[in-house]
Amino acid sequence: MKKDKLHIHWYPGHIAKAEKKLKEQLSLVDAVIEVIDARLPFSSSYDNITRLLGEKPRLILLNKSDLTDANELNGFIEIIKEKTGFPVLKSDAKNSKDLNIIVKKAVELSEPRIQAIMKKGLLRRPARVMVVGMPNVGKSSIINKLTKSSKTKIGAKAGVTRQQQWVRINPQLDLLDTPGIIPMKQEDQERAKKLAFVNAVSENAYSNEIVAKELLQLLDKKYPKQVKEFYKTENLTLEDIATSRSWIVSGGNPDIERTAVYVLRDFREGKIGKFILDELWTD
Ligand SMILES: Nc1nc2c(ncn2[C@@H]2O[C@H](COP(=O)(O)OP(=O)(O)O)[C@@H](O)[C@H]2O)c(=O)[nH]1
Ligand SMILES: [Mg+2]
Repeated sequence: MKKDKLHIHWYPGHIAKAEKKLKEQLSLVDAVIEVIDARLPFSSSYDNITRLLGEKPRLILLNKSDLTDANELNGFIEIIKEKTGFPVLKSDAKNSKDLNIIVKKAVELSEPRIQAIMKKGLLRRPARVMVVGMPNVGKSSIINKLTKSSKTKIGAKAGVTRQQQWVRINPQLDLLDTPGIIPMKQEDQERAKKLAFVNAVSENAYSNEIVAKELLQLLDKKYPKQVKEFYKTENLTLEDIATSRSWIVSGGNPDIERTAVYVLRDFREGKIGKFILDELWTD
């Protein structure tokens, strides 16, 4: 492993444990809401999600859509819809505009399971759904948004190895109040990098300087004009940005660490612009 290269590693032990927990949660629900970071419409979805979910119906939410350009995002939405056959909605966890449509779609997706239960002679019950997704994509924010309207904890249902807490969103929908997380099993370092840019990887796994440098390189390819205008520099290097901001350490050298932290923050908070880091034409 070269020191100047970003290399992100996932631990097999964590993955096995997390997958086991997720499978238990999945066995309790009729459908799942998969939360994706809209800035990474392809890279922040699990490759193996179909294997993990089996036949489970899925509502795909491109969350943090407020940090992307709506027109650019629409192209990705069409492709994901076509590829998965599932409904895809954009969402902004800080805004409750899309709340009703999310609830409606989750109920709709669960209906075949409810029908199957009723065919067996059981009474209709509310749909049971859960939220899954990578770290930091906004799972807890979505759960909060859904549960804000109704704070009715309907108590614990026993899972196989633990009690699970449910919230009744409305008479048609119960939501598991803990999200499902699968740490990435990731040999693809290009994707790992992108996940680090949006903070979906533990910050212990990399150095700010290396991630910020790689982020600037990617932005320089895709959105050079906007980013150069924001930083008021000719070149998108940490050195140039530090100098243009007069962030200098003793000895007169540019303060690279400070600049790296700021660049990552500017990007993650959407200050530089509305960006999507995946390419529409790759898959
Ligand atoms: N701009 C923006 N920020 C969001 C959105 N959803 C979540 N966040 C922020 O992203 C961070 C991670 O959200 P959280 O819900 O904790 O993600 P989780 O790890 O998937 O549960 C928090 O700082 C949230 O405030 C969104 O739709 N737009
Ligand atoms: Mg969370």
